[in-house]
Amino acid sequence: MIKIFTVAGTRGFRPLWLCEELGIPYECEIVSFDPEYRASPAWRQLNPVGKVPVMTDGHLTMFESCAMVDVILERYGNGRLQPERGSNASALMQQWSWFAESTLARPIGEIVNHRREFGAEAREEAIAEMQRRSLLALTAIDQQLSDQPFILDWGFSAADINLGWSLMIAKRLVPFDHLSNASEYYERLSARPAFQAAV
Ligand SMILES: N[C@@H](CCC(=O)N[C@@H](CS)C(=O)NCC(=O)O)C(=O)O
Repeated sequence: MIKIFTVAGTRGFRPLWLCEELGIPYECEIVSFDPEYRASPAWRQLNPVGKVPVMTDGHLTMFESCAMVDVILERYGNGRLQPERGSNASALMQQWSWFAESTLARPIGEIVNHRREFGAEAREEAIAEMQRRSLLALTAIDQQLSDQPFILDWGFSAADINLGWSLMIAKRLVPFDHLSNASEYYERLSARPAFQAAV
């Protein structure tokens, strides 16, 4: 059975939400977010850079939340929540999933890191730049949603799950209420029963 080791509010939300959408059984273990625990040899063996989440499934142990989403789909999706592999729609699902983590969540994460790690002067400039980058990514999502309810015109897919967590964290750090399509999209995603069950 799938087991997800995570901390509330972190990227472990993505695989949890997907399991809820698919209605498959899983276990969830809440671990400590304490830096000392995450630097411990036991945790580093599961995640070599000391981050969360981690997922296990039988003998498989893996890190990277969007990869977990892909593996869950491949193993347990039975074709649900993803366009046919090899199709253009599937390629775009991969595009938006990678975008969710590497283009949107990255600058948002840097806002968190700079607030935590650096002195005021370095911080303000870097945070302003990361907010600018995050807003650029949020605007791209807003434009994509101008005439469709989900990020793919194919329908609700795992790309929406990957983006959904990034928008959840953006809500706290880079308000985007002025981007009405993106804002309504987040409302739509967060109203889903599976989203709420995962929370
Ligand atoms: N790309 C990784 C990022 C993992 C990540 O940055 N996790 C955050 C929590 S959401 C974390 O552990 N941060 C602690 C740190 O970076 O020190 C993934 O998607 O799993």
